[in-house]
Amino acid sequence: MTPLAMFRLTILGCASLATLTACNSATSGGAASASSAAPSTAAQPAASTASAASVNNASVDLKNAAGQTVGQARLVQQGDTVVIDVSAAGLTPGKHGVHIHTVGQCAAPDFASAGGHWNPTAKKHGLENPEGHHGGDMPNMDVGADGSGLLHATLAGERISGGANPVLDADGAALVIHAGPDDMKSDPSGNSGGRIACGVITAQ
Ligand SMILES: [Cu+2]
Repeated sequence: MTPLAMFRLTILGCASLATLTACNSATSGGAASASSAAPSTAAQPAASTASAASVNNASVDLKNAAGQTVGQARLVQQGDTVVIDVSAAGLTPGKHGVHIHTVGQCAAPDFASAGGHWNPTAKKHGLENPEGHHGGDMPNMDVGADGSGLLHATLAGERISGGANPVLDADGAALVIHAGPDDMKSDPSGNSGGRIACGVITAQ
């Protein structure tokens, strides 16, 4: 079985609750239901709901704590799967945890403003967690000796926009790269250390 197939199987096989504050899912879930309830006010134009539901591409400009661009990412909706490609440079060699976080705000230097992991279905963290995983959990990014790395990931059953639990809900979302490797099972964040880069996921 290919690693990609394993990843997809893992995605299909998990369930439970995440309650720790570092990975608080309440914001994401609440915001998602608020936005999916869409025209909650008469002032909300139908056109904005329609366009929000049709976002199939998004991009991310990843910046470090000093505000320097260290990478980019692209999200593409392909059927029921969100395909994510991340490229980064200027990082320390080794494995780095990468996740979607629940708020589209990246305030340096600690990027705490991005909130916990995007976890719309209240599961636990980690692709190898039997009670997981979060909607935005991905494999580690391997960064080489030259400080550059690439990550290709697929989020099966997720949507960039539209549906019950879109990535781009009312408070948006961010992509975060961590200082260390994600162990793929420790709730809430895989023991992946501090947040070294962050970028707001922006609809294209
Ligand atoms: Cu993270």
